[in-house]
Amino acid sequence: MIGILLYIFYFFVKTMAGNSERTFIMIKPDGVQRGLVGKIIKKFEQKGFRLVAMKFLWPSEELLQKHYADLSSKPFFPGLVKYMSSGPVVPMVWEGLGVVKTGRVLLGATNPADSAPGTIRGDLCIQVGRNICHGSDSVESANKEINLWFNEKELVQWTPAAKTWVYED
Ligand code: IDP
Ligand code: MG
Repeated sequence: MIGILLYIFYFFVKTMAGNSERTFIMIKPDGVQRGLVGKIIKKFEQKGFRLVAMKFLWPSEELLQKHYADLSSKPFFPGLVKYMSSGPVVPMVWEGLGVVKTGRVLLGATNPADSAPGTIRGDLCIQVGRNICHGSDSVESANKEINLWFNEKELVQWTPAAKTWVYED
């Protein structure tokens, strides 16, 4: 009996933990300027992922230096910070099973020249320094980025009506 209860508990926790993975996705200034905000959001929405938070802001160089701290030694870092702070962006948090990895699949390879057709970058941009969108590369960096761009109150708890039509349980 206890075994069955433990199994149910384990299954419940496993399922819940899986479905509540979160990633940080951001539409970069070129995505905003080129009028691609709706198109990019639609990809994540149609896939079945759940929007948890979103805002529209013109980010400071200081915020972007923190966001891209891991790349600070790269030769393209100053240009990257300048590009990313050149206009408003749309930072978002999306949630769902495997959303970090699948989110990056939806975005496509970093360099649009290598991004497969059908992906956001593969279909909508050409050069690595103008690749229109950002996506976290691990659950750990997703958590860091979410905390950098959003506070706890901005993360919305809700259950989409279609949940049972997207997930088996
Ligand atoms: P990612 O955005 O796919 O995670 P990262 O390697 O983390 O790729 O690089 C962050 C961002 O820096 C890229 O999305 C791109 O905008 C920019 N970037 C990366 N490599 C280059 C480069 O060689 N030249 C110019 N910009 C680059
Ligand atoms: Mg990255």
